[in-house]
Amino acid sequence: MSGSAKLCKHKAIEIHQKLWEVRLFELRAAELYREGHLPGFIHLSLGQEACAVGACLALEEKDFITSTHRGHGHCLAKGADPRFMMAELAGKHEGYSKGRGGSMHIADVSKGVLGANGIVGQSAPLACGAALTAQVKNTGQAALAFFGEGASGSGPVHEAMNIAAIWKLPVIFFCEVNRYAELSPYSVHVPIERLSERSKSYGFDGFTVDGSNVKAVYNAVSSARQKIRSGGGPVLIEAKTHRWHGHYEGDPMHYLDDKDRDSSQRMDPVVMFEAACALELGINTEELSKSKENAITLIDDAVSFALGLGAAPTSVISEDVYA
Ligand SMILES: Cc1ncc(C[n+]2csc(CCOP(=O)(O)OP(=O)(O)O)c2C)c(N)n1
Repeated sequence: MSGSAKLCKHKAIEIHQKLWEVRLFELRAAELYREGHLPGFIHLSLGQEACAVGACLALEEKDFITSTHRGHGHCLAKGADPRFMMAELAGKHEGYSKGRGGSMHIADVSKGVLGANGIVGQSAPLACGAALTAQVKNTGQAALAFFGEGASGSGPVHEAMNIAAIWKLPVIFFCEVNRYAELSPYSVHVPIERLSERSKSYGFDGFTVDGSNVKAVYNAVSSARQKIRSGGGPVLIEAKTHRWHGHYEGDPMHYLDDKDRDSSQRMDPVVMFEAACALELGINTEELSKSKENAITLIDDAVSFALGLGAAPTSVISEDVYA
């Protein structure tokens, strides 16, 4: 894409810290889930951190995102508070949805996080709604919809792309192609190699990027954001990435072949970015250690906060329920 933003050192350090916040939040969530502290289901995005962080940090603070069932990274990267997120996962009253929704019901409108979403494909029309509001009110905001390649074939996503094209909505469709939709590999349900090519049939631009490379994601979303600012209408970005854990935590992943099981084959977006920071941006080891330490402190605090809370009082059980 043309017009890529050049990553400055300050932004790179911010990205580095966020990558670690997302990574550590999910590693801790996996641990707490195994130990029985988190009820219900969780879907982790370990391995996909560069998508969430590169995309959200290329947006402006006032912009919106809509997310998915695999949304911890998206919400954290856009500024949601890890303490209230972990409290939500732990089913505590202090969580983002009073502990009633869990991992798939995290939203923080004050940060532009319009919600994780358990309904596959719905992030796209919701982002169009936010983008339409921004267009009508002329606020200069944009909306970015995260969704997976499984969702890409669903009706709501096609309808959203069509209406966004017709109305030239300021929306970025961001498809995280992590190679599986539940247990089905990409080739079983997507008939083309590059999903981004679908944008042409709606009449807007589409690009494929390496979703393990946070710089590539950041540059692609920055360019898309610039195009949107000038009223150019929607953009589709396809980010090819890898899902390291199962569809849900605890998934035995019998459907993986041996190559996919071999963790030495994995691209680690955090390690890749650290190498780029040192080689291309002159960021030294001390600076990288400091941002990682900041992330460790934040996530440790979030875990202590969530686990230190008591169970919700029974007096609130009927709150927010229609009579
Ligand atoms: C409307 C709807 N249909 C089916 C499901 C069940 N379901 C949950 S996740 C999922 C697969 C989603 O795959 P993808 O969009 O690629 O996202 P990923 O899980 O890979 O992040 C499905 C079919 C659902 N939650 N909502």
